Amino acid sequence: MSERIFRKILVANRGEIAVRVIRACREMGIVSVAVFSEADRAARHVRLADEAWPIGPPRAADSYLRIDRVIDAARASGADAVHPGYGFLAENAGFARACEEAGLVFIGPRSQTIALVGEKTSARRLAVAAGLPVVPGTLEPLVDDAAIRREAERIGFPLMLKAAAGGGGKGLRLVASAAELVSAAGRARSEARSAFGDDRVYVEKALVRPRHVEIQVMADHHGNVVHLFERECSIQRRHQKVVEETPSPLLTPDLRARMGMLAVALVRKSGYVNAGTLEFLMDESREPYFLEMNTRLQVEHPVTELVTGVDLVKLQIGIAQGEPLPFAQADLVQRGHAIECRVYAEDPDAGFLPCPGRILALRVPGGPGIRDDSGVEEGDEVPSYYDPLVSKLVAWGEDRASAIARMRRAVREYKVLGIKTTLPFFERVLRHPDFLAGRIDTSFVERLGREKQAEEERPWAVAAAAAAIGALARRRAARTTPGAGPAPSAWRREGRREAMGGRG
Ligand code: MV4
Repeated sequence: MSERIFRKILVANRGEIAVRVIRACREMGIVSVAVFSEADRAARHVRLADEAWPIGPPRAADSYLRIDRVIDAARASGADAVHPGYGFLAENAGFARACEEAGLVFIGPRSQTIALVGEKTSARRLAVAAGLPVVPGTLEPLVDDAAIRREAERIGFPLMLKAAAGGGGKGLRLVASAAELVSAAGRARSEARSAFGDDRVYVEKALVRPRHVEIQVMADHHGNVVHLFERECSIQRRHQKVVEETPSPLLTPDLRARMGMLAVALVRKSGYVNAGTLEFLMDESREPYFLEMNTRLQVEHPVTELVTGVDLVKLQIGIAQGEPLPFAQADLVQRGHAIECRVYAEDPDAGFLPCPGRILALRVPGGPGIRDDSGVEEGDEVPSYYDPLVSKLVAWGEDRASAIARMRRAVREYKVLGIKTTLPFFERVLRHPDFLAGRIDTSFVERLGREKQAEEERPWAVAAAAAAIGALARRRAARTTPGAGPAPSAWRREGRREAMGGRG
């Protein structure tokens, strides 16, 4: 692979990730080209880019997902390369191939690799061949109910039915017993058919309350492969991550090294290049199982950037230009701790209902250890057509406790008027005893919701308990610190903040 220098990159995305890529281009002296739908004429990514090309009506299917229109814009603008961001066409092998055929460098893996790894059973076969542990299950897609029944009997219950073409929870079904199998299989297959145009499914033994840990990898065109450690992603809601962090409170140095080596082994086996992420599930005994591989830059990449000091987007561009990785595995260390909160335009008090609209006022936190990757500014409209992610708030600290303290401080500094956001939800997460202790699994958000509901249904009991604790604390303070009046306890400070309604 010979090296070439990109003069111009088209960013085939919108929102905060388009802004992120445009920033990397600017730092590298590369001209950036934005594309935009009619709903995004005045969007921040359009304002920040050097050039912008329209690609169609507001609906993503008519604009950001239109391979032909994005390729036309890339050609017309004279771009050398295309960065797909995440979502939209980022893991579409057909789009990567269209770029290759148009003489544009797709900043990501080769189209054949995307196809190979994107089909979940072929990724599982690849993982087995590379020596990775996978959840017991089938290694080939199942095409009819008889095959599903046969495999289910072999594997046992509870089991998961998954779409072979899938990912992101679509076509996913937990099946507790044989009695539910046939109807669950029917639903999984029709869901898979409408989401992916492919109704093949496969079967895996279900892990109970698993943890989700992923490993970031990077590979160049010269056979160099590294991993950039893990991200803990167990805090999810309906297959949507909401809080991510690194290092994972769960991993030991040995386990981290082992998972890193497994990830590198799969990358080598598949001839993978550029950035990728291997998802692992871990059971209660902390045994990791390879789940699937994402062939793109992930939303949560900033936490890895903050603890490794590596700019993953610049690295992606460098690799696509044919440059060798500028460091070896032994040069990489994790320094400190980073946490990301995804700020969505959603109402956490209304079941996370999307809340598009105009941002009337915005105060973005800053200061030591805080990074805000945002797709919007004050006065901007959050359109209803796309993912409602408005920003990613990321905090770095020397250790987990300092990162959490900084994040709490930053969440309270953050003010968004005009739309509801998930910021108040993070205040609850960041003070929850299970989160503080690192006791997080994939049922954490659900548990938090149940606890909040229980609290609201017992206002009298809670108030009585708080009053009793307050009285006790005041008596103690009066006894143990002679002369000092009743100290305002942490309980009372929290209580007062809640009484004032939290944020505006
Ligand atoms: C599983 C599982 C339990 N057992 N597979 C959900 C999304 C997809 N990437 C994989 N998912 C799961 N696969 C087996 N064999 C549980 C989940 C799962 C989950 C995984 C990670 C984070 C949150 C989750 C929420 C529900 C189910």
